[in-house]
Parts: sequence; structure tokens; C-alpha cells
Amino acid sequence: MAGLIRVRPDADLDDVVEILERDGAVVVEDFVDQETLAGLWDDLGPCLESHSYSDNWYDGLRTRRVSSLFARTTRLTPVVTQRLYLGAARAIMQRPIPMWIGRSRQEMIPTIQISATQLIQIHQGQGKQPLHRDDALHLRSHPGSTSRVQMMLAMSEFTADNGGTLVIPGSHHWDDERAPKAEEAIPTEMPAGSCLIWLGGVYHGGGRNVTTVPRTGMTISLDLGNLRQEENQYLAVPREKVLAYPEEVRRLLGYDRCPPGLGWVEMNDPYIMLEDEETRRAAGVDVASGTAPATVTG
Ligand SMILES: O=C(O)CCC(=O)C(=O)O
Repeated sequence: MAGLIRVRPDADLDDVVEILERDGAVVVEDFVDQETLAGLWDDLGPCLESHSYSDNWYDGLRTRRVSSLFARTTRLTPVVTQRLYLGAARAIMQRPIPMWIGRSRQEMIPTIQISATQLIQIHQGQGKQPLHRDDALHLRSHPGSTSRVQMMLAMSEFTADNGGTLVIPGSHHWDDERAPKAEEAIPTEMPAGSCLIWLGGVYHGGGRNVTTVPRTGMTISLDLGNLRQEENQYLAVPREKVLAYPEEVRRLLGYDRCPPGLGWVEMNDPYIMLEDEETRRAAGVDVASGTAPATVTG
């Protein structure tokens, strides 16, 4: 395969799903607009500067990583809800699961959730990361159904020389006996604002940067809602930051119930608890202690 297939943001969703299921990866050009990109740099760029290189070879001794992105910026809605990314993740993972409950035949559609978020800045001198599958986190066997759909937004240009993500197209179809080889991987090349989307079963890894300019990418993964999140979003993202996002994103952050019944609070949808907290905050109640502010009288 010469390179990954590239599509425009107005591409047909069914076509993108077909490409992803066949090749395991696709590049969406102009995934976000330049204004969104600039806003993300404003909020997140300083965090990169205050982080040092990773302390282990796998994450990269010449690579800076910043996590908890939903706590650090409230500008991620157009990224995580981008039509082709969220649409493809839903189409690929939210497939009905048939089951019997007594004599009743039912179908349950799983939710999906934000799993890990990270800025990854690869600097000069960083070598290739070992090729790996991210759904290995789910301790599953391959091939099989998809439990993760991930994206890497190019915050700066990605090239073959500066560490553009290495991908082995079609490798999600392999079994667990076949080892990935470096010569099978192709680098993702894309301008800032474009995005690589790939399935959790695809072998990939950060590339080698032999240039003097760092390569910066932002990755977000969406996983099936019945799995544990890779990054603990409940602790990583303070509640007031969660509340700064719209309902769809709040639910994606994990404030949702996966059918038939995972994640409930008081046997209810956790989203209702979140809305309740929002109402109490708006009324000036100290949500930590549950007390309302004292009424000031003249
Ligand atoms: O930075 C990249 O291009 C990929 C990084 C990656 O796959 C990882 O850290 O697991």
C-alpha cells in the first residue's frame, strides 16, 4: 500500500467506515479549522513547555507527553465530536449485542467513552517507538470486534522525517502470532489540522524524529463503554471542567450508563447526578459540603 487513504471532512461516513474496517486507518484532511487549532495551542502549548521528557524508552526519552486534556482545555468538543471520528467510532463499536433475559430476546447497544487523552511531542533524536496495538490494554485476542477507535490530530505537520505516526495498514486483521515488522509500517504524513483515525487492533507507533523541529500530535481514544477507561477521567477531569462541556461530551467522559446496566449511581443514570450537581452549583450550593450560601439580610 502506497500510503493511507485520505478523505475530506465532507466524506460519506459509510465510506470512511468501510476504509477503516478494511485498512484499519484513514487520514481526514482539515479535521479541525485553524481557529480551533490555534485555541488548542493557546491552552495546551504552555503545558508542553512545563513538562519534561518521558522517563522510559517506551514513552520516549526525547518525547514530551501531557495528559488530562479535558482538564486543561474546554475546547475539545469539535475534536471529539468531529463527524467522521465520532460517527465512525459509533458505527463500528455501537453494534447491537443480542441476549436473552428470561424468555425475552433483547438487543443491547453499548455506549462508547473517552479513554485516554494525550499531547505527544516528539523531539529531535527520538527513535521509533515499538509497534504495538492499543487494544492490547483490553487483554483481548485478535482478530475480533473493535473495542477502540483512536485519533491523532496533527497539531504540527507530520512527516516521514519528524516522527509521523507509523502504521501497518490492515494489521488489525492479523492474529496474535504474527509479529509486526518495522519495514511493514508506513509513516503518516499530514499537515497541521489533519487527523489520523485508526482502530485499536492496528499496529502503530511514534516515528523517529531526525529533524530539528518537534512533531506535536493530540491523541484521544474512544473505547467501548463496558471497559475500564485507560486514563481515569473521573479523577483526571475536575467536575467543573466536565460541566463546561455539552451533554454529548459529558456522557463520553463516562457520565453515562452502558446497557444493560454498567455505571449506575443509586440505580440511576449517572448523568442525572451530574445535572443535579449543575443545578446545585447554579443555585450557589457548596457541592462539597452540600450547604447553601447564607442569606444576607439588610
Ligand atoms: O506519537 C505517535 O505518533 C504514536 C504514539 C503511540 O502510539 C503511543 O504512545 O502509544
